[in-house]
Amino acid sequence: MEKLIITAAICGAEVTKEHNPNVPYTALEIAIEAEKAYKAGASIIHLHVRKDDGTPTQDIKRFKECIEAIKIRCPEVIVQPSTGGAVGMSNAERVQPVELKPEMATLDAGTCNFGGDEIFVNTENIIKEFGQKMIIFDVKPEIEVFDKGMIDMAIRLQKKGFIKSPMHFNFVMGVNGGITASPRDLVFMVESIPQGSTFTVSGIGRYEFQMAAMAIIMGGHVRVGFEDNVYIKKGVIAKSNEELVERVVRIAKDLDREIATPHEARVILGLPKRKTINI
Ligand code: KMH
Ligand code: ZN
Repeated sequence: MEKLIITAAICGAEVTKEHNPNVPYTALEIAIEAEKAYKAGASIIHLHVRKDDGTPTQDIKRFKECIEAIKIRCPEVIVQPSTGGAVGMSNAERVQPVELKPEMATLDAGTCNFGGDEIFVNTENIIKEFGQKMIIFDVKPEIEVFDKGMIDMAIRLQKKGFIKSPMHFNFVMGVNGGITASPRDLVFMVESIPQGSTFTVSGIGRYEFQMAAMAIIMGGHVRVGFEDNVYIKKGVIAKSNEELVERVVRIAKDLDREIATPHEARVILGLPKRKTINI
Protein backbone atom coordinates (compact mmCIF):
# COMPACT_ATOMS: atom_id res chain seq x y z
CA MET A 1 0.00 0.00 0.00
CA GLU A 2 1.30 3.51 -0.73
CA LYS A 3 2.34 5.69 2.17
CA LEU A 4 -0.29 7.62 4.11
CA ILE A 5 -0.79 11.31 3.42
CA ILE A 6 -2.01 13.14 6.51
CA THR A 7 -3.71 16.49 6.03
CA ALA A 8 -4.10 18.82 8.99
CA ALA A 9 -7.11 21.14 8.76
CA ILE A 10 -5.74 23.37 11.49
CA CYS A 11 -8.15 26.27 11.62
CA GLY A 12 -11.41 25.96 9.67
CA ALA A 13 -13.87 28.82 9.30
CA GLU A 14 -16.64 27.92 11.73
CA VAL A 15 -14.82 26.59 14.80
CA THR A 16 -13.83 29.22 17.40
CA LYS A 17 -11.76 29.66 20.53
CA GLU A 18 -15.03 29.16 22.43
CA HIS A 19 -15.07 25.59 21.11
CA ASN A 20 -11.36 25.13 21.83
CA PRO A 21 -9.07 27.97 23.01
CA ASN A 22 -6.24 26.50 20.94
CA VAL A 23 -7.91 27.23 17.57
CA PRO A 24 -5.44 29.56 15.77
CA TYR A 25 -6.55 32.98 14.47
CA THR A 26 -3.48 35.17 13.91
CA ALA A 27 -0.84 34.47 11.25
CA LEU A 28 1.63 33.57 14.00
CA GLU A 29 -0.80 31.21 15.72
CA ILE A 30 -1.60 29.59 12.37
CA ALA A 31 2.08 29.16 11.49
CA ILE A 32 2.86 27.62 14.89
CA GLU A 33 -0.04 25.15 14.58
CA ALA A 34 1.01 24.28 11.03
CA GLU A 35 4.58 23.60 12.10
CA LYS A 36 3.50 21.40 15.01
CA ALA A 37 1.16 19.41 12.75
CA TYR A 38 3.89 19.05 10.11
CA LYS A 39 6.45 17.86 12.67
CA ALA A 40 3.92 15.33 13.95
CA GLY A 41 3.48 13.85 10.44
CA ALA A 42 1.17 16.03 8.37
CA SER A 43 2.35 16.66 4.82
CA ILE A 44 -0.57 18.92 3.81
CA ILE A 45 -1.96 21.90 5.68
CA HIS A 46 -5.56 22.62 4.67
CA LEU A 47 -5.79 26.33 5.32
CA HIS A 48 -8.55 28.76 6.25
CA VAL A 49 -7.54 32.17 7.52
CA ARG A 50 -9.04 34.60 10.01
CA LYS A 51 -8.81 38.21 11.00
CA ASP A 52 -7.08 38.61 14.36
CA ASP A 53 -10.47 38.63 16.13
CA GLY A 54 -11.31 35.23 14.61
CA THR A 55 -13.66 36.39 11.84
CA PRO A 56 -13.19 34.14 8.79
CA THR A 57 -11.86 35.88 5.69
CA GLN A 58 -10.73 34.85 2.21
CA ASP A 59 -8.66 38.00 1.77
CA ILE A 60 -5.75 37.25 -0.56
CA LYS A 61 -3.35 39.41 1.47
CA ARG A 62 -4.18 37.51 4.64
CA PHE A 63 -3.65 34.19 2.84
CA LYS A 64 -0.28 35.40 1.54
CA GLU A 65 0.77 36.53 4.99
CA CYS A 66 -0.25 33.22 6.59
CA ILE A 67 1.28 31.04 3.87
CA GLU A 68 4.56 32.92 4.07
CA ALA A 69 4.56 32.56 7.86
CA ILE A 70 3.99 28.80 7.48
CA LYS A 71 6.68 28.44 4.78
CA ILE A 72 9.30 30.17 6.95
CA ARG A 73 8.78 27.49 9.61
CA CYS A 74 8.23 24.49 7.35
CA PRO A 75 9.18 25.25 3.73
CA GLU A 76 8.58 21.66 2.62
CA VAL A 77 4.93 21.35 3.63
CA ILE A 78 2.13 21.48 1.02
CA VAL A 79 -0.28 24.33 1.75
CA GLN A 80 -3.82 23.81 0.48
CA PRO A 81 -5.96 26.95 0.83
CA SER A 82 -9.72 26.62 1.06
CA THR A 83 -11.95 28.04 -1.64
CA GLY A 84 -14.96 27.06 0.45
CA GLY A 85 -14.36 29.81 2.96
CA ALA A 86 -17.28 30.24 5.31
CA VAL A 87 -20.99 29.73 4.59
CA GLY A 88 -22.45 32.87 3.00
CA MET A 89 -19.29 34.29 1.40
CA SER A 90 -19.46 35.42 -2.24
CA ASN A 91 -17.80 33.41 -5.02
CA ALA A 92 -15.36 36.22 -5.82
CA GLU A 93 -14.33 36.36 -2.17
CA ARG A 94 -13.90 32.59 -1.87
CA VAL A 95 -11.78 32.00 -4.96
CA GLN A 96 -9.11 34.63 -4.17
CA PRO A 97 -6.32 32.34 -2.84
CA VAL A 98 -6.11 30.48 -6.18
CA GLU A 99 -4.35 33.55 -7.61
CA LEU A 100 -1.44 32.91 -5.24
CA LYS A 101 -0.80 29.72 -7.26
CA PRO A 102 -0.67 27.34 -4.30
CA GLU A 103 0.15 23.72 -5.17
CA MET A 104 -3.38 22.67 -4.19
CA ALA A 105 -6.72 24.23 -3.22
CA THR A 106 -10.09 22.80 -2.34
CA LEU A 107 -12.88 22.57 -4.91
CA ASP A 108 -16.28 21.99 -3.32
CA ALA A 109 -18.37 19.81 -5.61
CA GLY A 110 -21.94 20.58 -4.62
CA THR A 111 -24.44 22.39 -2.43
CA CYS A 112 -25.48 20.95 0.90
CA ASN A 113 -27.19 21.78 4.16
CA PHE A 114 -24.64 22.65 6.79
CA GLY A 115 -26.58 22.33 10.06
CA GLY A 116 -29.36 24.57 11.34
CA ASP A 117 -30.35 27.11 8.69
CA GLU A 118 -26.94 27.11 6.98
CA ILE A 119 -26.62 26.16 3.31
CA PHE A 120 -23.17 25.79 1.74
CA VAL A 121 -23.82 26.86 -1.86
CA ASN A 122 -21.81 25.39 -4.74
CA THR A 123 -23.84 25.47 -7.95
CA GLU A 124 -22.62 23.73 -11.10
CA ASN A 125 -21.52 27.10 -12.50
CA ILE A 126 -19.51 27.94 -9.38
CA ILE A 127 -17.71 24.59 -9.59
CA LYS A 128 -16.99 25.16 -13.30
CA GLU A 129 -15.67 28.67 -12.64
CA PHE A 130 -13.43 27.60 -9.74
CA GLY A 131 -12.26 24.47 -11.61
CA GLN A 132 -11.32 26.49 -14.69
CA LYS A 133 -9.45 29.01 -12.58
CA MET A 134 -7.46 26.20 -10.93
CA ILE A 135 -6.47 24.89 -14.37
CA ILE A 136 -5.34 28.38 -15.45
CA PHE A 137 -3.28 28.90 -12.28
CA ASP A 138 -1.92 25.32 -12.29
CA VAL A 139 -3.45 24.43 -8.92
CA LYS A 140 -4.40 20.81 -8.17
CA PRO A 141 -7.91 20.66 -6.74
CA GLU A 142 -8.80 18.53 -3.78
CA ILE A 143 -12.43 17.80 -4.59
CA GLU A 144 -14.52 18.20 -1.44
CA VAL A 145 -17.38 15.72 -1.39
CA PHE A 146 -20.10 15.95 1.23
CA ASP A 147 -22.45 13.50 -0.50
CA LYS A 148 -22.22 10.89 -3.24
CA GLY A 149 -23.85 13.00 -5.97
CA MET A 150 -20.88 15.37 -5.72
CA ILE A 151 -18.60 12.60 -6.98
CA ASP A 152 -20.86 12.29 -10.02
CA MET A 153 -20.74 16.06 -10.54
CA ALA A 154 -16.92 15.99 -10.46
CA ILE A 155 -16.76 13.10 -12.94
CA ARG A 156 -19.10 14.96 -15.31
CA LEU A 157 -17.10 18.19 -15.08
CA GLN A 158 -13.84 16.30 -15.52
CA LYS A 159 -15.20 14.88 -18.80
CA LYS A 160 -16.13 18.44 -19.88
CA GLY A 161 -12.61 19.71 -19.15
CA PHE A 162 -13.23 21.74 -15.99
CA ILE A 163 -11.20 19.38 -13.77
CA LYS A 164 -8.03 17.52 -14.68
CA SER A 165 -7.53 13.80 -14.21
CA PRO A 166 -6.40 11.98 -12.05
CA MET A 167 -8.70 13.49 -9.48
CA HIS A 168 -8.08 13.67 -5.75
CA PHE A 169 -11.17 13.55 -3.53
CA ASN A 170 -11.79 14.38 0.10
CA PHE A 171 -14.82 12.61 1.53
CA VAL A 172 -16.16 14.82 4.31
CA MET A 173 -18.38 12.47 6.30
CA GLY A 174 -20.69 13.29 9.18
CA VAL A 175 -21.71 16.91 8.43
CA ASN A 176 -25.36 17.59 9.42
CA GLY A 177 -26.79 17.53 5.90
CA GLY A 178 -24.12 15.42 4.22
CA ILE A 179 -23.40 11.70 4.00
CA THR A 180 -23.11 9.79 7.28
CA ALA A 181 -19.74 8.67 8.60
CA SER A 182 -20.37 4.94 8.33
CA PRO A 183 -18.33 2.06 6.89
CA ARG A 184 -21.12 1.31 4.40
CA ASP A 185 -21.11 4.84 3.05
CA LEU A 186 -17.32 5.02 2.84
CA VAL A 187 -17.23 1.82 0.78
CA PHE A 188 -19.95 3.30 -1.47
CA MET A 189 -17.92 6.47 -2.00
CA VAL A 190 -14.63 4.66 -2.65
CA GLU A 191 -16.33 2.38 -5.18
CA SER A 192 -17.81 5.42 -6.95
CA ILE A 193 -14.59 7.27 -7.87
CA PRO A 194 -12.77 6.60 -11.15
CA GLN A 195 -9.81 4.22 -11.19
CA GLY A 196 -6.56 6.07 -10.71
CA SER A 197 -8.14 8.63 -8.35
CA THR A 198 -6.84 9.17 -4.84
CA PHE A 199 -8.94 9.91 -1.78
CA THR A 200 -8.72 11.35 1.71
CA VAL A 201 -11.32 10.92 4.44
CA SER A 202 -12.40 13.56 6.95
CA GLY A 203 -14.65 12.20 9.70
CA ILE A 204 -16.48 15.02 11.45
CA GLY A 205 -16.60 15.27 15.25
CA ARG A 206 -16.58 11.98 17.09
CA TYR A 207 -16.18 10.08 13.83
CA GLU A 208 -12.75 11.54 13.09
CA PHE A 209 -10.59 8.64 14.24
CA GLN A 210 -13.00 5.85 13.29
CA MET A 211 -13.05 7.15 9.72
CA ALA A 212 -9.28 7.63 9.81
CA ALA A 213 -8.80 3.96 10.70
CA MET A 214 -11.10 2.88 7.87
CA ALA A 215 -9.33 5.13 5.36
CA ILE A 216 -5.96 3.73 6.41
CA ILE A 217 -7.17 0.15 5.95
CA MET A 218 -8.76 0.93 2.57
CA GLY A 219 -5.64 2.55 1.11
CA GLY A 220 -6.95 6.09 1.35
CA HIS A 221 -5.49 9.09 3.10
CA VAL A 222 -6.59 10.95 6.22
CA ARG A 223 -7.51 14.47 7.25
CA VAL A 224 -7.78 15.53 10.88
CA GLY A 225 -7.73 18.92 12.59
CA PHE A 226 -9.70 21.50 14.52
CA GLU A 227 -11.79 22.29 11.43
CA ASP A 228 -13.38 18.86 11.76
CA ASN A 229 -13.01 17.99 15.45
CA VAL A 230 -11.61 19.70 18.54
CA TYR A 231 -11.41 16.67 20.86
CA ILE A 232 -8.51 14.24 21.27
CA LYS A 233 -10.93 11.82 22.94
CA LYS A 234 -14.44 11.96 24.34
CA GLY A 235 -14.79 15.11 26.47
CA VAL A 236 -11.08 16.05 26.24
CA ILE A 237 -10.19 19.17 24.26
CA ALA A 238 -7.05 18.71 22.10
CA LYS A 239 -4.14 20.96 23.09
CA SER A 240 -3.04 21.32 19.49
CA ASN A 241 -3.63 19.93 16.01
CA GLU A 242 -0.36 18.11 16.67
CA GLU A 243 -2.15 15.78 19.12
CA LEU A 244 -4.74 14.87 16.49
CA VAL A 245 -2.04 14.14 13.89
CA GLU A 246 -0.04 12.11 16.41
CA ARG A 247 -3.06 9.92 17.09
CA VAL A 248 -3.46 9.17 13.39
CA VAL A 249 0.24 8.34 13.16
CA ARG A 250 -0.16 5.87 16.05
CA ILE A 251 -3.18 4.22 14.39
CA ALA A 252 -1.32 4.02 11.07
CA LYS A 253 1.75 2.47 12.68
CA ASP A 254 -0.40 -0.15 14.43
CA LEU A 255 -1.89 -0.96 11.04
CA ASP A 256 1.55 -1.10 9.34
CA ARG A 257 0.99 1.93 7.13
CA GLU A 258 3.96 4.27 6.75
CA ILE A 259 3.56 8.03 6.77
CA ALA A 260 4.35 10.06 3.63
CA THR A 261 6.66 13.06 3.72
CA PRO A 262 5.50 16.13 1.77
CA HIS A 263 7.83 15.09 -1.07
CA GLU A 264 6.27 11.61 -1.14
CA ALA A 265 2.80 13.15 -0.98
CA ARG A 266 3.63 15.25 -4.05
CA VAL A 267 4.57 12.10 -5.95
CA ILE A 268 1.44 10.20 -4.83
CA LEU A 269 -0.81 13.13 -5.83
CA GLY A 270 1.05 13.83 -9.06
CA LEU A 271 1.69 17.45 -8.17
CA PRO A 272 3.64 19.18 -10.92
CA LYS A 273 7.32 19.80 -10.22
CA ARG A 274 8.06 23.46 -9.61
CA LYS A 275 11.48 25.03 -9.58
CA THR A 276 10.62 26.92 -6.41
CA ILE A 277 7.80 26.24 -4.07
CA ASN A 278 7.28 29.52 -2.27
CA ILE A 279 3.57 29.10 -1.95
N1 KMH B 1 -16.29 26.08 5.81
C1 KMH B 1 -17.15 25.29 4.98
C2 KMH B 1 -18.39 26.04 4.68
C3 KMH B 1 -13.47 23.92 2.01
O1 KMH B 1 -12.56 24.25 2.75
O2 KMH B 1 -13.36 23.93 0.79
C4 KMH B 1 -16.51 24.88 3.73
C5 KMH B 1 -15.22 24.22 3.80
C6 KMH B 1 -14.80 23.49 2.58
O3 KMH B 1 -14.49 24.28 4.77
ZN1 ZN C 1 -12.09 23.74 4.84
